[in-house]
Amino acid sequence: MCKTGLVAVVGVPNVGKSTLINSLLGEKVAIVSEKAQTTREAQIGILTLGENQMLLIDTPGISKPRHLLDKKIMSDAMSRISESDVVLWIVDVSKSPREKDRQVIELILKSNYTNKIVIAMNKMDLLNPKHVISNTDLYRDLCPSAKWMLVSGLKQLNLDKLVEQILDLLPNGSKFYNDDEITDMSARKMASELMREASLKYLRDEIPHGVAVIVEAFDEKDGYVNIEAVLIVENDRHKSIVIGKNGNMIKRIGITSRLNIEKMMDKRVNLDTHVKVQYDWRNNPGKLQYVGY
Ligand SMILES: Nc1nc2c(ncn2[C@@H]2O[C@H](COP(=O)(O)OP(=O)(O)OP(=O)(O)O)[C@@H](O)[C@H]2O)c(=O)[nH]1
Ligand SMILES: [Mg+2]
Repeated sequence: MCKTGLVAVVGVPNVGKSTLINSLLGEKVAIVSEKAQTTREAQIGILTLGENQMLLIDTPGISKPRHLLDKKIMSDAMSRISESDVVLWIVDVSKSPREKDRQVIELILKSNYTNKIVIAMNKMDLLNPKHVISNTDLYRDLCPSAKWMLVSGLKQLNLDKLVEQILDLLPNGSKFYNDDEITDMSARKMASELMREASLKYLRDEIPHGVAVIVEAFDEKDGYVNIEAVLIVENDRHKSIVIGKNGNMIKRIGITSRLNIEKMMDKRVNLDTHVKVQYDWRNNPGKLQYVGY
């Protein structure tokens, strides 16, 4: 019997949701950073295993909304949870549960009618052996009916066992996507995400969270992918930080972005980047739409 279904990958920011999806797929489809609130939009990673297919929905980390953007992000994440066949709740098992984790499982139990939940107790590579029993018990107590597994997305530990547990819970059905597809995101959108990832990597404090990327042109010619992109920032001060002294920061972001886009597309890339200000874009409905949210 073939199994197919939607798996919402849910948890507080920074627990390793996107890393786990990339590891399960064996390819980078989602951007990752050491900063919280990296993922902004739900994205599907397609895991095909013979006749079975699991659609892993990478959701943004659930947290208290501070901007209109955060509110949109949260309502999108909640609708993904309610639509899914299985919820994969990711926690950082190297730490004991915090209030934020409790709020997430409450939301999951409220939003998802199927009640098919697997807890991926992630970052087991960081778990102190003394805390294995106490921490796993604390998370299991928060949702006693759920299946659970200690895993590490980064170190690729126990991922096959986790996949088995999820497959067990998926409904019968035939595949949605072709075997060679790994994400529903276009190459153009992935390129803009890789630029946002590079911004997260090099910029500090609040600044990277106020960056949006718009790809204005994207075409292939003579074996090259030509991309023109704009980094949108919230004010003039951020603009000068993103450009940097002698343009050094934007150059750095551009080089890393180009190398990662080349890796993703397996093609040579010409990347042209500019910086523009859209005042307070994260709080303005029209501007949010303009930058693609
Ligand atoms: N040691 C260790 N680090 C991990 C593991 N999984 C993820 N990380 C690290 O945790 C950080 C956050 O990873 P992400 O995959 O971006 O986390 P996320 O849950 O998608 O975060 P948001 O999109 O912000 O909600 C990165 O620095 C990862 O390298 C793991 O299994 N072990
Ligand atoms: Mg993420």
